[in-house]
Amino acid sequence: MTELLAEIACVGVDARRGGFSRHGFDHAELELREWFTAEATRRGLGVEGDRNGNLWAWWGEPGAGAVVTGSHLDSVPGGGAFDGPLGVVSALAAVDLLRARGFTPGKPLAIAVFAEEEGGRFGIACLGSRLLTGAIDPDTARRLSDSDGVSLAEAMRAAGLDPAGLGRDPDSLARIGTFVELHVEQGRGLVELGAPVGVASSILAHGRWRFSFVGEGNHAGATLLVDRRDPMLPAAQVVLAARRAAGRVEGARATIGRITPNPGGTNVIASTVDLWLDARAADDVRTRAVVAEIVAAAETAAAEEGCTVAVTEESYGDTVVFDPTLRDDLAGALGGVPALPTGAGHDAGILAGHVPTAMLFVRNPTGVSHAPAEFAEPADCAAGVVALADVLAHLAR
Ligand code: HGY
Ligand code: MN
Ligand code: MN
Repeated sequence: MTELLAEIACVGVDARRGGFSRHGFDHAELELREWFTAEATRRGLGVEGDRNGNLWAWWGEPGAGAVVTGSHLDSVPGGGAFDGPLGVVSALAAVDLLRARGFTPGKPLAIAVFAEEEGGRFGIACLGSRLLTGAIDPDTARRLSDSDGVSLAEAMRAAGLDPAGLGRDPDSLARIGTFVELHVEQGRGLVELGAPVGVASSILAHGRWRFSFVGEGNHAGATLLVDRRDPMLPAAQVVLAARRAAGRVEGARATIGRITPNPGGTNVIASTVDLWLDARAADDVRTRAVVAEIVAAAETAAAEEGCTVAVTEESYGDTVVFDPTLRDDLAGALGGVPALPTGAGHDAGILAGHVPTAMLFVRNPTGVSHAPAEFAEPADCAAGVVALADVLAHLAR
């Protein structure tokens, strides 16, 4: 487990931001895909890629009713070492443990690696699982582009993959009998419960909205304040409005972690500013209420500065409640581990609407995630591997 994580610890290190930057089909993520394929092949698993750039490593012949585990290998910009890779590495280690126990699956068993879960390059979270389930239009997906203007289609072709086949994949979906994703907890729930491992009960409703402000580019020194239409002002108002709006709704979160002035010169009044809102709450009504308040603040602030604003919903997922029967069955199989909610989205959250799905969480001592400080103790990671092996054996008995 620790050795496997150590093997990839040098891949996609981001010296500028700290942590790791590994994004859909970029050099670092492709290196991790190759590493995973080699590790799975070495274990006698048959590795295949599906039409959406997801990888599937099969123990036994691919077939219906499969027990599938896995997660993602991509990260947020400057992310931690565990978010995603812990689920993939734990799956490989769980196969080793099951083999050491002399276990032979009574059903097809697979490890899945989903593409671009963080949306760090093309902006849509869980892109691979959304494509698999038909939750995003393939033409829309093909046109998604990164900050250099490289489209998803071009990035896939550069990686030797064919984007023509993107789209809902009923055959791959139909093979999944149960999907269980192991993930480092992104919060302190297990710390407070004093447990190394837990099962997921729900995922917050959450979405991403792009705010595009248009003003008038001009000279920072030669332009009087009264003559300005500076889009950075309404953008600043929106950052503050997001915190205010979320603060008024119990348990809601609103974040603006990405803001891009154009052209971005120190002595230049921006002509346009784009920012992205990540908003989440317990249900659809509360999430959309928070967003509506922020949009209203953006429109007022833009008008006051003689600017315009356009708001685009880029992705959205309603609250996910994991199948309680499966959740409790797995918790029971593990001797009664706690069930806890999460504010973080996952591929399991996308699949939960299509196949029986569950998640296992591994304790994160600080709760910090999406940052280089993200961590899980080796003993807790080992407990996660044992729990995953027990769950896979239980489901594939
Ligand atoms: O944004 C999320 O919650 C997930 O980590 N993609
Ligand atoms: Mn994440
Ligand atoms: Mn993740």
